[in-house]
Amino acid sequence: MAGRRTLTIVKPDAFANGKAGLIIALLEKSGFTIKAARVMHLTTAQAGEFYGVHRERGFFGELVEFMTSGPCMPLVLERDDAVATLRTVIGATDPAEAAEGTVRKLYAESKGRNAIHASDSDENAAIEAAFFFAGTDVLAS
Ligand code: DGI
Repeated sequence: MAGRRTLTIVKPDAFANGKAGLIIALLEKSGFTIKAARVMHLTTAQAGEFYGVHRERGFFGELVEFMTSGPCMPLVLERDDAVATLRTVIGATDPAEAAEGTVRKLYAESKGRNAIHASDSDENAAIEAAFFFAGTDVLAS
């Protein structure tokens, strides 16, 4: 059975554009319950580690610069079939290709500044939740 939790990040462009609250409201409207959240400003080392899988890609420097450009908000979310459902709710990586009503269609600026991250597997959801919430009660519950 698919896991009930996933990890999302409301990205710096959403905060800069005053859309963070609207995005969180849409997540709740989509049936997710917020289990943990924090607002933080990532360091270059943190952003590089989090997106380490993309280290060799041409956009890596731009991605790290963007993710460290202002506050972001990691959240642990819960509902049935959490990972797959959240991927549908956020839409395609490039907002120009995202379906109507998705977070990225509604609130993203571009493929790079695309408003939200969502884990792509149950395994990565657990790794990413630990990245931001290790040592907190959410991982014990
Ligand atoms: O899982 P996703 O976030 O939908 O997409 P991904 O895992 O392929 O890429 C991770 C992030 O890297 C994505 O949300 C934004 C950034 N990215 C991907 N492709 C490009 C990019 N950033 C820029 N500037 N240009 C790209 O082509």
